[in-house]
Amino acid sequence: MTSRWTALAQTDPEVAKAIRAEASRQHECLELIASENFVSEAVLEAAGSVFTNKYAEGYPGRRYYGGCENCDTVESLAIERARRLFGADHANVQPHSGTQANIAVYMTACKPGDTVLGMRLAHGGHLSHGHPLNFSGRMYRIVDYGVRREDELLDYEELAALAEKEKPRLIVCGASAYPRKIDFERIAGIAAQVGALCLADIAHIAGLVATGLHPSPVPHMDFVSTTTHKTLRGPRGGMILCRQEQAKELDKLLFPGNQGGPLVHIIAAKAVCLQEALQPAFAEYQRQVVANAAALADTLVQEGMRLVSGGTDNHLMLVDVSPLGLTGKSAQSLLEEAHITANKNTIPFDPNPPMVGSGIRLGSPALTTRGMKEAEMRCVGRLISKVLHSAENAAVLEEVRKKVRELTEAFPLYAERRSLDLPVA
Ligand code: DSN
Repeated sequence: MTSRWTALAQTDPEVAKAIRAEASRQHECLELIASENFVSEAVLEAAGSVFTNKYAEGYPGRRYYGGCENCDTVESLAIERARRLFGADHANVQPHSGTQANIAVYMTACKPGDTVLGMRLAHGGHLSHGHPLNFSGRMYRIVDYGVRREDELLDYEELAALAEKEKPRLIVCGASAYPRKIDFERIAGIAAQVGALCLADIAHIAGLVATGLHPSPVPHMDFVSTTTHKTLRGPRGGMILCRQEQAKELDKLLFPGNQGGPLVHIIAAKAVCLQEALQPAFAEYQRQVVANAAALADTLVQEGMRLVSGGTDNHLMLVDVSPLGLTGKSAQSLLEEAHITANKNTIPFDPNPPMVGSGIRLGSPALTTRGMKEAEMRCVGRLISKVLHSAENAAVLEEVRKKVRELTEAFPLYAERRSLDLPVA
């Protein structure tokens, strides 16, 4: 139908077929992975643009190669929109990913071997916050903090005591599996007490922060990193915000410090997503994301499930599936059989290793993008409960798949892309 799709199908039918199959999979399944979302056609168009051809090492107005005037336009737009959206002094939109954003911040704030406080992965943190197998755990002396056993809420007192004892150079906060609000102001206060710098990684909650649904770390933290593809609903990539006094060093340590040429097509797509995020409709979307997560959590609790910390304040929740006689791994694969996509996750104090886990993590951003509201989320919650109580009963799985089909047909995704009549079988 379009030259882009015809060219791909003719040049590489196998890849064209896989892309079309992926568009169908995304449409046909209920996507509950909390870190995933569906970008707009405008973001997809920018990400697939001719900027993929261009080298643009450096920053707007200070490039190493010629012909960068259009790169300067899109990067300057992205920077200006990011600063406006988050109220930040400075933005760097070049990180290829959230982890590369964090590498630049660590390199700006610390020397190798310095002490860093980070939230334990098993309690909801992130690999790049100090896991021993990650660059962060290999390059720095990590001291980790976590949640309290009794209520599974962040233990700010432990964090303050560790900061006092260890005198870290940097305190990292933010999470990839924590369903509650994070008190960034309090953590920044702890950092100030001990003379540490602080980084908030808001990869998961960036959309909520941008629209005032989660308190912003920007006024309190030295650095704020994020990805652009989760609640922010942009292309896969990273971004850093910081105070003016850190800007020059941070930019240097992102490029040439740890990256080469930026992905200008992705920066163009980031500019588009940030423009979308500045519109009133985006605030309404985020409000619905939070309302939908609350409705799903409430339904799961009514169905007798145990949620880590008892519920959610944001876009995600962690379900402890061990009382059902399941592991996270077995729950994930049961749900997948029913065309419900989620990920296994460890829960705090989990006896199972990460590849098994005792929980599943569920998030509302992707289904909310499809237009689903509280009523559909309650229905999804009942379907999840049915599957997890089904003990692989084939009839139950078939019944749930049928209901999933009805829901996904009622809220279609990328209809045009799926209907393209490609010359591949
Ligand atoms: N893998 C991401 C997530 O799912 O939260 C974090 O990088």
